Amino acid sequence: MDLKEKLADLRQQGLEDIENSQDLKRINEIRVKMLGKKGNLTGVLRGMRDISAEERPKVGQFANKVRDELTAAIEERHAALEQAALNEKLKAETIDVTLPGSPVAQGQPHVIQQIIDQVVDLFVSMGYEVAVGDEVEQEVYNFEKLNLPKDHPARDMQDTFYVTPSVLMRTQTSPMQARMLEKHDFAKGPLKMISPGKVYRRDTDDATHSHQFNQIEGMVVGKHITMADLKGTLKVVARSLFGDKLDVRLRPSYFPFTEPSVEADITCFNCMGKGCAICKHTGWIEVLGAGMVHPNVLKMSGVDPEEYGGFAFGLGPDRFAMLKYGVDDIRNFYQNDVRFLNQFDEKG
Ligand code: FA5
Repeated sequence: MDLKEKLADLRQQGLEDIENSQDLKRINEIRVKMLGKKGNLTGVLRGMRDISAEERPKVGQFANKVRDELTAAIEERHAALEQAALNEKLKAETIDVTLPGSPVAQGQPHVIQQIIDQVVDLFVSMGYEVAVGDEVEQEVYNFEKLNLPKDHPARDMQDTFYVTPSVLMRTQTSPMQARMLEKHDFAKGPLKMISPGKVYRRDTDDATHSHQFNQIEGMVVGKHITMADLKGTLKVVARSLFGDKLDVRLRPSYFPFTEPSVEADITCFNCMGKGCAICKHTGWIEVLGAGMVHPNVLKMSGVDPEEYGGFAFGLGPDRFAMLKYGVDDIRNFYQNDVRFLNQFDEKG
């Protein structure tokens, strides 16, 4: 076989090998085997010494052509394999957005917040404005302007956390009565407000008491507002929260800022008034304090008690939640145990 034939063979074999190579490693091996210093082509070209001077340029030319052809074929195959490897890598790294994601547990408002929302929504539907006050309050608003002067014995029941001698963590949402009375323009009509929020007392925590709890204050002041309006309003609240067959009973009580003052009871929703453990066999459950706004409170806030009057009430949503769901220890609400809280699914 002469040199030219050997070169043709080499070319043929090389092109086949290149074509059949399946990965970058293989094509690199072929490059070294064909074109490297100790490679096949160099080996064949060593035979150039033995051919005639006349033949040499022709064979040399052919050899260059074979080398160029093989080089080009290797480069082309190398590029193709490189691209294929890249495509493969990209495919493996692709995020399949059509796969369902891992579910994220959905939260919900705390059960006490659910009660607050229900009460507030109800009053908003009756045209009340929502007024949210500050938890840090001036003593004047928390006590004095509510007809609780210094040294009034009723202050004892609401001992609290003082920030300075005249600033405290509010003990009730009632300061919003004074604040709203001062702000309201009675020329525009009656004041109807609802004020939810947190309050603080130096109460010892037990099954029905917490040192921090919630209250919802309600107040209507205008012309010709009577106690019948108070009773009717409380009935709407009780029925919307606990069931539409319930009745409301008012019992005389005492609050310095209302006169007369009452405690409101609702028919026990558990036994419907027959008597059971929940209502301590009375058929009634105490749910809130209320009364007709005291003339002194109106006067101190610049409202003429001869012309205007109205009612106010304050309820504890934490206790409402206990009643509604039969929870016998208020502390369960504050421990943030999701196994407990998840039982009060807003969606039912
Ligand atoms: C008051 O705080 C009056 N401001 C309510 C009021 C407003 C009366 C307007 C008249 C007019 P009392 O201290 O009773 O009242 O508290 C009201 C409600 O808060 C109670 O019925 C109870 O549901 C809740 N409550 C009182 N103390 C605690 C406590 N330590 N833990 C949880 N709830 C409490």
